[in-house]
Amino acid sequence: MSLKTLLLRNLIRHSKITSFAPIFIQRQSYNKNERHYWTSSRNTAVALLASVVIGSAVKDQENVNKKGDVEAGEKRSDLPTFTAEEVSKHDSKKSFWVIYKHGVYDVTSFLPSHPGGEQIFNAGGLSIEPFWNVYGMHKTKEIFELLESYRIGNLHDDDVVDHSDDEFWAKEPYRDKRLIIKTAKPFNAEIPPKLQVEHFNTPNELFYVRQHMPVPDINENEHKLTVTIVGKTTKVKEFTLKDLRKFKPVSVNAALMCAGNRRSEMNKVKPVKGLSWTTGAISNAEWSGVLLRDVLLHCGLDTENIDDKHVILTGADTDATGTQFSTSLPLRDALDTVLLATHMNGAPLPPDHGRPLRAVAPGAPAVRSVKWLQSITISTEESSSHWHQRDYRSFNPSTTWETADFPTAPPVYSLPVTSAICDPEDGETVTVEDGHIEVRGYAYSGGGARVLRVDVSADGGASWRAARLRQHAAPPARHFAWTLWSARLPLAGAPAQVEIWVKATDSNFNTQPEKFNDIWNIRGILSNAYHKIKVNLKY
Ligand SMILES: Nc1nc2c(c(=O)[nH]1)N[C@H]1C(S)=C(S)[C@@H](COP(=O)(O)O)O[C@H]1N2
Ligand SMILES: [Mo]
Repeated sequence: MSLKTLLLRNLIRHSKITSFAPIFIQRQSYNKNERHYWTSSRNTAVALLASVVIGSAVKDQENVNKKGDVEAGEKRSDLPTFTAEEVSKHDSKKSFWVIYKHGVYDVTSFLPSHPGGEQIFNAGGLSIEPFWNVYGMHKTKEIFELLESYRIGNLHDDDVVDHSDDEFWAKEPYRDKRLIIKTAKPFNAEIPPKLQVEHFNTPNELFYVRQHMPVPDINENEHKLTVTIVGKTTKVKEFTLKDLRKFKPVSVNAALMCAGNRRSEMNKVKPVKGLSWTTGAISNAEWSGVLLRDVLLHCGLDTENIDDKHVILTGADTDATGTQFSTSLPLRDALDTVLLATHMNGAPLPPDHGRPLRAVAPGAPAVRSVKWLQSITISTEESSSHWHQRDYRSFNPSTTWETADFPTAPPVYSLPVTSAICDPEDGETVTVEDGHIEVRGYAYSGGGARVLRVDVSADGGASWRAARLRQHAAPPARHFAWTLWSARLPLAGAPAQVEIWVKATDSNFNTQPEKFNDIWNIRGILSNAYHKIKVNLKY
């Protein structure tokens, strides 16, 4: 085992590491000629092969996170053997090798198309397994296949290391068996469509879950929130949960929707990279806590000068290098809306949803609702984190991973109007009663826009029927909850199979686009074209 492998392995094993130093020292001693890679920036220097989800969204759930027929890293008798020492020399852009179990791979030609960009360089000449253990979304059939296509040899038996890092995931909470798992580690799961429309406020145990990393283990009694207001004289204040309870209690009814909800439909137009969410990455709840505004005013925020500022929200969950999850949103938006929530539907937040404290940013993509909230920083800078800088940004359909300029692309702070049919589901057989079928679903729009109308068609858009809407009462422009809808569609004389379409219109009179083609983007976010399903009719 090379020293590098040993060091990295130990580093990854001790998941609580919060310093970058070991990697830098280690890198510098091994890469005297290549130091420019490693000294670039603290934020991009370390982490993960990609904290963004790598790999194409896959068509069906069975493919996800299961190895299928393809096993990467098995010994192959037709290939030469390399020692870890030899492999470790190939860690530059000119020649870049990695190890996975018994396999040695020359991925030099893959480097430019790695969605995580330069971050892949942290694995140069090393085993990628420790990274993949943390970013379990790599473990798909597609990615194993891709990896094996770069196979050049076997690692010497003496150098093969057991990288199973189960302790990372040892503290994962119990999850409801009805959730539809997309990836197990990190845990990402949808709520089944029929259960979505069963309750206006999604029961906590059925609320969709989206994690980038393991769930952190937090002692509520010791948990502290640090608020920093950067300025001429920077102000810092710490709050325990007890301190926070002194502020006025508030509640807001709000849906959280992942910006990648319905990505799998966009993926059918042309493959995109990300978790293959269907329609289940949205749920709705009554959130209770205190207003970010009240806490910031208490900390001495100057409300006169807020337009050039951002609220950086940081969670307690960390990646393999100790970097904490973080993102930001414009201060003006946040002051109007953001809640520091301790409760969800009247109960303490479950661990999966941020216990003991999370930000809830109503009307914004759910990524801004940072869980396990540990610090808030008011700054003229946006969050410098990978998750903020390299993800959740808007691109046109012609932008590729090679041409995407993340720093200048607009961060997604709101969401477009969307809707989905939840019952029946695509491909289901439905009994026509009295010449009609009953169809149910949800609709939602970002930024507090109300859903004004939901239109359903059973004849390819030739005719539309307005659905009945179920909504939470809210003042104008503060419709943060979702809308549930139902429609009774006349189907007398329809063919044996019909396509059902739905589209919603919001209070800005924005309507969903019909097709995904013109809104396609590399990350498959904001995937809000008409939802179309096929059902078989039974009389
Ligand atoms: N600390 C932290 N906050 C986070 C995330 C995370 O991985 N870590 N994921 C974000 C994303 S992308 C989404 S969609 C929502 C999901 O919230 P939920 O799991 O409560 O549904 O949490 C957001 N907040
Ligand atoms: Mo998300």
